[in-house]
Amino acid sequence: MDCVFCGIAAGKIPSKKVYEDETLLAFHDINPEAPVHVLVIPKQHISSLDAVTPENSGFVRAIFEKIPEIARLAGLENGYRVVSNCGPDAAQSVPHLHFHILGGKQLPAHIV
Ligand code: DGP
Repeated sequence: MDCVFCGIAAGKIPSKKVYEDETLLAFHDINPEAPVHVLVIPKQHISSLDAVTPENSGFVRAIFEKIPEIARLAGLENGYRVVSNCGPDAAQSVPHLHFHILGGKQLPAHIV
């Protein structure tokens, strides 16, 4: 499959890893939009939040259970923001479900 995040999950494309286990991977965004910008992905290919189902929602649960630890590992001691862009109107550019963890500075109060 020609998916950049599947390539990163498989170790075929290098990344700066923050955390990894059997189901998920967290790594630094190649184009950071905040002092700390980490992406968390399920290793299994899920194209976006629109493709979450009762069968695969365990991956989303696993990610959210791990986000506090990932944020700590990334040095985020004073809060952070989690964002998932879904589809064209949200400017999703990589069609593999991912959650942005953003922080390391005072973020604007409004996202849009
Ligand atoms: P989104 O626009 O929500 O689909 O965000 C995709 C993010 O993925 C974007 O912030 C840049 C990042 N990204 C794209 N390709 C790579 C890559 O090869 N490595 C890393 N580390 N990040 C990538």
